[in-house]
Amino acid sequence: MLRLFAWAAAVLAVLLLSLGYTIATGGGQPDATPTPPEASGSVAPSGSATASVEPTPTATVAPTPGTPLGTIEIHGHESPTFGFEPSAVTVTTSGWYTVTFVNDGAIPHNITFADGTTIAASGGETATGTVFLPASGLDFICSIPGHADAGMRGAVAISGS
Ligand SMILES: [Cu+2]
Repeated sequence: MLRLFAWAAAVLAVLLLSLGYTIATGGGQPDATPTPPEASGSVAPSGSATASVEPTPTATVAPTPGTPLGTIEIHGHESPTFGFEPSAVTVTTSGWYTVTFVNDGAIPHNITFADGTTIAASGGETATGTVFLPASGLDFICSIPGHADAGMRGAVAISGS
C-alpha cells in the first residue's frame, strides 16, 4: 500500500510539474505579443497618405481670374480747377486693380478708362470699381462733356513691365 501511494504521489508530482511547465510556457507567450503593435503602426502612414489628397481642392481656388493686385485711389474735383489727384499714377505690375474714386467736388464726376471702364460718383461721394491695367498702361478722363478738356485727364503707367 505504501509503495502504491508513493507511486501515485510520484505520478501526481510529474503531472504537477508538467502542468507547471505548461503554465510557465504559457506565461512566456504574452511577452512575444509586442510584435503585432508594430504591424498596426505601419497602417498609420497609409492614413496620412489619404490626408495628402486634401490640398488638391485648395489649388483650384488660386487661379481665380480678376483678383485685384492692389487698390488705386484717385480724387476728382472742379475747384479751383478741373482735374484728378493724382493724374499720373504708376503701378509696378500689369493686372486687375481696385480703383477708389473720391469726388471732392460738388458736382458729378467720373473716371472713364480707355477700355470703357467707368466709375462715377456724385459730388462729395466715393465710388469703387475694378479695372484691368495692361502692360502698356491705361489713360483715363472724366467723360462728362467739357470736363476732360477743362483738365480732367490722367493716366496709369506700369513701371515693371
Ligand atoms: Cu468731371
